[in-house]
Formats: sequence, structure tokens, C-alpha cells
Amino acid sequence: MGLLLLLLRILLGIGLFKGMLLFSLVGADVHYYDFVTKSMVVVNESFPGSVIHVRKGDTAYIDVHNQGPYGVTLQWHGVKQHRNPWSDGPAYVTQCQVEPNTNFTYEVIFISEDGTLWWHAHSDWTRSSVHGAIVIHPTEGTT
Ligand SMILES: [Cu+2]
Repeated sequence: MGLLLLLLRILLGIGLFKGMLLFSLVGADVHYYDFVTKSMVVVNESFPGSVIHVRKGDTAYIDVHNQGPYGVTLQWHGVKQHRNPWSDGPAYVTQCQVEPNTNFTYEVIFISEDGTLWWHAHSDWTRSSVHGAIVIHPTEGTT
């Protein structure tokens, strides 16, 4: 090792490395990956889906046109839905699924909520890609 260092210092000292292209062998690996894409169910061609803006006390009507290949329901997470369970979303608990190529209009009443909540699919695995935010602003004139 000492001899190699000495030789390197001599070569550098007399300028033999100037202008030379040096190749070195290092322990590098070559990696191959397969990236496979596939489609997923989203809302309004967006992931996450559309943001719903309302004020506390408002009522929103959300018309769901299911153009996907699976039945779906939507749940308005954290919205209490007093006396309005048919718009709460759990599939086969409070409603049947919105089947492909059909629609259903949800009536979502924001009586007591404020802040940011979210909506999501409440049927099988569609919740992984069908979701979005609900921004509930204070009642007009309040903070
Ligand atoms: Cu939920």
C-alpha cells in the first residue's frame, strides 16, 4: 500500500495524469425495474377528488354519476347527518350502492360541523382512490 501511494505521488508530481482519461473499476450494480401502470377510480378526473366548500349550516347536494365499473357509495366523514341517514353512505347499511351507469343525489346537511373534514367512498376498496376534502367555513358573519 505504501509503495502504491508513493508511485501515485510520483506520477502526479510529474504530471502524467494531466489530460489523461482515467477509467476506474468500482463496485456498481445495474438495476432493472418494471413499472406497470393501471387505471383507478377517481372523482372528476382528479386524485384526490374535488374539494367541497360550504358554510356551517349549509346544505349541499352532490349528484354522483357512477361511470366506474363498480358500485360505490360516498360517506361524508364526520358530518353527523341528523335525521338524514339515507345520505350517510355505508353500503348496504343506510343505502344500496350507486351501481355503474346510474346516479344518486346525496343531501348533506352541515348543521354543527366546521373546519376540514373529508368525504370518501364507503364501499370495498374504492375508498383508496375515491376521496376528497370538505372545507366548512364559519357561518356568514362569524369567525
Ligand atoms: Cu368515514
